[in-house]
Amino acid sequence: MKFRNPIISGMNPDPSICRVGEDFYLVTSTFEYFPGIPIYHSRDLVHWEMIGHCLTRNSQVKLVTGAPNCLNIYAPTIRWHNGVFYVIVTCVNGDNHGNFLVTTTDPTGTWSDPLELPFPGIDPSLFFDDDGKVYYHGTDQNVYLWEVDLKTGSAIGERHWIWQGTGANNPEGPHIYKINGMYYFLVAQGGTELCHMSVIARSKSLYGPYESCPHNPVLTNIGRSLPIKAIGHADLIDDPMGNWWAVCLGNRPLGYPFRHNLGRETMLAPVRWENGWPIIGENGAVLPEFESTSELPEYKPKGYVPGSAVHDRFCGDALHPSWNYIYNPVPGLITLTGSSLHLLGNAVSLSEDAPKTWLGRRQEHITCTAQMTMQFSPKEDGEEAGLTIYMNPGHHYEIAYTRMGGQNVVILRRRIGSLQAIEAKIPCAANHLTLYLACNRERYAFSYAADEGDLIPVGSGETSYLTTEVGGCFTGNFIAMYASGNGKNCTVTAEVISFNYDPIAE
Ligand code: 6LW
Repeated sequence: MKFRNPIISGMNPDPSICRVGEDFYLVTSTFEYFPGIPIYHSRDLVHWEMIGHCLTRNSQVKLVTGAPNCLNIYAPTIRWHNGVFYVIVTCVNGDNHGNFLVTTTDPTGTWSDPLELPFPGIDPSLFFDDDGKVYYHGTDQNVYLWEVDLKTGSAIGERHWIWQGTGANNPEGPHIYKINGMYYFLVAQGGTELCHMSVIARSKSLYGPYESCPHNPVLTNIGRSLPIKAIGHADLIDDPMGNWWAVCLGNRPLGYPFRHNLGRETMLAPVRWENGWPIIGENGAVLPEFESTSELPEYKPKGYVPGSAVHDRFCGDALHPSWNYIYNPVPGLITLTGSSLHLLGNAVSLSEDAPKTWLGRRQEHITCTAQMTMQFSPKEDGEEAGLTIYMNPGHHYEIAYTRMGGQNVVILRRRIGSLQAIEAKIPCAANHLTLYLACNRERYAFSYAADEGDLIPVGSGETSYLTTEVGGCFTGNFIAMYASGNGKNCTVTAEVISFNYDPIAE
């Protein structure tokens, strides 16, 4: 079976995976986006479907503003034990949660409210030992292990600082496995940028001492001229045939200097064992394509396949699973009518860090297009509705229909840090518009059509300025529909009739 990386494209970092029989389940980080923690399912590790999210209720998580792309839901781990799925995760926002656990017996259904845990730090993981004891492990500057009572969430005994990797900075993302009677300890190190890597050690005793693998780092693309960079934060899994695999994060820079716009994505690599040590990928490297020896039958997903084209006509009473809010959704701003989507702009502009009338989906392809068709006729100056390519409040480009000086106009606005400019302002009297975005390695290009007219180009902006290295922290770009009164609530609603997202083969 040949497969290409990423296996799950767009902002899907810090992947963690478990298996129940023939079914694989995988979760990734979502930061300030809601619903939180997507759950992906596959049976061949290559073809995935999104089957739901862990955090779907305000009672589970209160996402906070203050540092877009850098706070909230970090690095979940998913494990299954005795019929129960466990997802343990950090909410990096100071006051509530910290590390918490949600559980379910059906990953396609609802997950429990959080069980708050007393353990400090980030990147929590769980290990279920053969003797029934369960261990929390995570990183609090350094990596540690602490027995936990999963019924109460309380710590048992004391904290054990175990193996800290091979000396690079930021030992994190730890996972413990028991394989052929040996305890293996997999740790990411080097930081989640170009020096990222994973290292592994083993011991006969859970508490060590741990012997470092002689060919550490077992996973890195450092020094390799490969289009995938910064791989690390891995999780190991075996398949029903007894073959082993690693999922990890990586990014795909646009060019040199290395800047990536899609966020960190989920990659897959085959694993083979030699002398009780894993050989991951191609001598530790993750390639854009692997010729795998897997005998897993090809899986045909039944649900939404991340990375596929989506043509949404907003029929029915549930949003397509690809859609996300920023922060917990504010009732009344974004509503389905059964045949369209209503966007009622609040006073919050795209450039403000606060819950806004914004509904976005991951940009999953470097080359792709997006198009929204809407009925909208702004009545007050400042009312706008549009289509944006969005990293965060300080980094976004958008085409919008608005009213300025008593005149309705189509505008192109670009915000890069403290620079903001309206680069096109075209008078328009229509109230039925199509807004169009073409994405490629070099430019984000915008066009519009009034009523049933032809698309008219209005301008473009460099792709390289909407990248994690320029403006982000841990996330990637989203393509979003939005509305805003820019300082006051809108008096009119934008009715979105359709939205298309189409990948284009590079
Ligand atoms: C995560 C850390 C990391 O907690 O990035 O890639 C942080 N590694 O392990 C946020 O994604």
